[in-house]
Amino acid sequence: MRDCIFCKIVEGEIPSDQVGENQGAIAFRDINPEAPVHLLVVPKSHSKNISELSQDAESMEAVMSLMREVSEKHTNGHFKFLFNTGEEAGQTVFHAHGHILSQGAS
Ligand code: DGP
Repeated sequence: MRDCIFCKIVEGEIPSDQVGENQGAIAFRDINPEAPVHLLVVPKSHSKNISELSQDAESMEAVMSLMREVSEKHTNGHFKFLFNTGEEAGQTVFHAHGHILSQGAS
């Protein structure tokens, strides 16, 4: 999608500190970390938020599978998986993404 920053990261047009990838999702470090480990899990296909993403079973499975993989690798197993949804809830990038927030690296 034009003018979507996460679509551009998925396409490699904007660099990111990538920590994982599968057929339908990528994971990279948040540019503005709010915890010692702060990763974003992003579907390759554009959905505007988790509600829209939940209607795309393939992307949803890819996101959950990559969440499991990167959280096992990069956290101590104690983490939050958070989707801000809508401006009033703090969403600033309108391409669905889950935040993995952990106080401890593996
Ligand atoms: P949210 O507020 O839930 O929409 O989260 C958006 C997050 O995306 C925020 O924590 C900062 C992060 N972010 C925004 N632009 C970039 C970028 O270009 N690269 C990376 N790695 N993270 C970004």
